Amino acid sequence: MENNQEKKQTVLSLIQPTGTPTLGNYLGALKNWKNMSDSYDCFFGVADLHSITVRPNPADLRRRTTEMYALLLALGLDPHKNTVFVQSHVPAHAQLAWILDCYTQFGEASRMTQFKDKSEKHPDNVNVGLFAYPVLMAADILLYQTDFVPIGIDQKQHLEITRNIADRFNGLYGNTFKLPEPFIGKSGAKIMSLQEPTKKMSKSDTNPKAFISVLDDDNTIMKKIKSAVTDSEARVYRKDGKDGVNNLMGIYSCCTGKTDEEIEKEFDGKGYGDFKTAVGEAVCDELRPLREEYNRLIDDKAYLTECMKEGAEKASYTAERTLRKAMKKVGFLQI
Ligand code: ATP
Ligand code: LTN
Repeated sequence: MENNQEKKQTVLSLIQPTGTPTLGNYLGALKNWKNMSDSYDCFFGVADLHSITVRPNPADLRRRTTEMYALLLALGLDPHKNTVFVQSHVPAHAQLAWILDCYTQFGEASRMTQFKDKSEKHPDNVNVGLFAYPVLMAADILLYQTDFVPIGIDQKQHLEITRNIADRFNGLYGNTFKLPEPFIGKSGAKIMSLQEPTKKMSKSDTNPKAFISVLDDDNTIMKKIKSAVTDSEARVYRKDGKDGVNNLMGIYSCCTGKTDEEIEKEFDGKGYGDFKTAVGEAVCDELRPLREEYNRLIDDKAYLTECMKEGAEKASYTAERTLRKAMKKVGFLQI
């Protein structure tokens, strides 16, 4: 019976405190975090170090970090069973990132599409932090000897560079870091904008009708789904080019667990009005418990601070073990 104590595999993921998460963040990443939280040894965090690449106002950064942390707890993650932490509370992240910077080639970092996209979006602030962003992400992951990283598909390239950096370091110094695997959910991997369904749903979209925030109330959700762009065919089925309908079917499927065939049957002979009402209601049912729990938690700052302290302590314990190991291998003098 002692074997019941068998060590669980490790899962880690972080999210930046750059605004209220969208339905895309939720279905693509956060919902999987919750689903994995019982079966794995989980580390989930708020990537506040990453978020300063866009130079947020300090008061906004503090508020958003607290809000994002409360939202993680509102998902139902247990801060005592799992480790829920704020990245800047664990100095090992920045320390390992510097070491890994020296084992990352300029050329490979230049190929990251997120760097190219973000530098085009903010040409006035293409800072070195933005360039080194994936190396900090590699440090986040490698510090915990992570097996799986639940992310949306847009982050897959960053997982590949993480594996390359780890493999290079291990090749030079012997086994130091575990090579992580991405975990990308089947249906929620990429939720598209409700207004331009060929573009991904993004919390930084300037048109609020394009995304659903996880804290939107039922009324707002229904309105946004009703005004989602579809097509003139008025038939619910999946086909290349029916981007708006494909996206709504994906959202409906993620919220209800129904397959495409079941959805097509359910709306056979019905128009987009009925379909959108059903999608809207499913999204409301999915997000309502999260919103209610969030509203309760955000007023309890003392509890949030207590959980952050516990998270920082637990995360530091694991992270520092790997950091020390890597520092020793590189040749830093131990005292
Ligand atoms: P921004 O709009 O500020 O660039 P974002 O909405 O892309 O941010 P991130 O904080 O970069 O969000 O991502 C958090 C997590 O959500 C990541 O794992 C990412 O892959 C996932 N994600 C983001 N957008 C979507 C989407 N539209 N569909 C599915 N997953 C997504
Ligand atoms: N880069 C990710 C956020 C992030 C992350 C991580 C995700 C920072 N560190 C470690 C997984 C693992 C993003 O932009 N969504």
